[in-house]
Amino acid sequence: MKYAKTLTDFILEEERNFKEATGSFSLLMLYIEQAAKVIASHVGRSGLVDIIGASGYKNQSNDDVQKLDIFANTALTESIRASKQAGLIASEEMESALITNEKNAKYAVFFDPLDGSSNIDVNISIGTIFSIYRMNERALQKGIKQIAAGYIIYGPSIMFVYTCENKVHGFTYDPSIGSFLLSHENIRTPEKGNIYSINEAYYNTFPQYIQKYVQYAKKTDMKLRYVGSMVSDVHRTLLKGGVFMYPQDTRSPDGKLRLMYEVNPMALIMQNAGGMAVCESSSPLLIQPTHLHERQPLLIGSTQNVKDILSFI
Ligand code: P6P
Repeated sequence: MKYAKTLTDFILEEERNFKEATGSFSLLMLYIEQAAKVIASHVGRSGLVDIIGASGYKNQSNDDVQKLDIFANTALTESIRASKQAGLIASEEMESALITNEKNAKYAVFFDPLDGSSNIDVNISIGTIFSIYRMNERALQKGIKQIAAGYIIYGPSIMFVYTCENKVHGFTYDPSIGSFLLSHENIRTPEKGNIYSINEAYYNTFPQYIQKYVQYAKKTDMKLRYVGSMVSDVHRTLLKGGVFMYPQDTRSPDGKLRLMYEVNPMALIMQNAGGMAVCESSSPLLIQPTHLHERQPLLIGSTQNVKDILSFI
């Protein structure tokens, strides 16, 4: 039997490739991995324990907060705090960033603890998205400054996908041993795919170039797939190619997705896998954020598919 490399092995091996590494980044990643296992365990049992269903709270984006959101936020916040490697911790579920006052902490972590949580009660895949920066006197940095980004998708299988140093790797969870095993080394997204992903219910409110693209797609052999859970839609796009779109529209002029902990981490992952991400017509990674929970429109996926959309502008 071939030795299956665990995420922990991989992170520690990567650290050995950087002579100046102090182990701080590896430690942070291992604590994020641990939180992912805890969240995965609860998501898998969400129908069985009394943490299902809306909590009655609203988050900063005025979304109904499901109890599992709160659990996931606590699990990630406390695990990252316990790592002692983060000076700043920010979450979709927290109005403002947490300053840990951890002396010499080198990293700032932004995350959406449980994205797509409206799908929990109907057993549709959901996910955690995270983004890591070096601490800087400016709390909100451009996405191009991310040193790592990743997501965990809680689906038929649980996967941990992350990018660091321009490569994207995927690890699949083996619950029998409690480890994420390397299953998708150096993920490259196809140059072009035949799946487009968008909530067509809002068609009448889309910008004209998006409407033109949707009409064009319907005349080709393209398929429409839309889960309504960003991590699921982006993960499928990453592996199979095509394009996921959450554009601005007349109802939400900035779109719905949040720049710091949804758009930018996914944009870095897709770009490092050879794909492309744009907010209207330029990279989200170049936007100087002005607010922790700011939203940005997003087109993300295979380079050729994104370029096809931009050709309609
Ligand atoms: P709509 C989930 O609530 C989420 O934030 C993303 O995961 C998902 O892509 C999007 O909203 C779905 O939004 O308007 O299509 O229901």
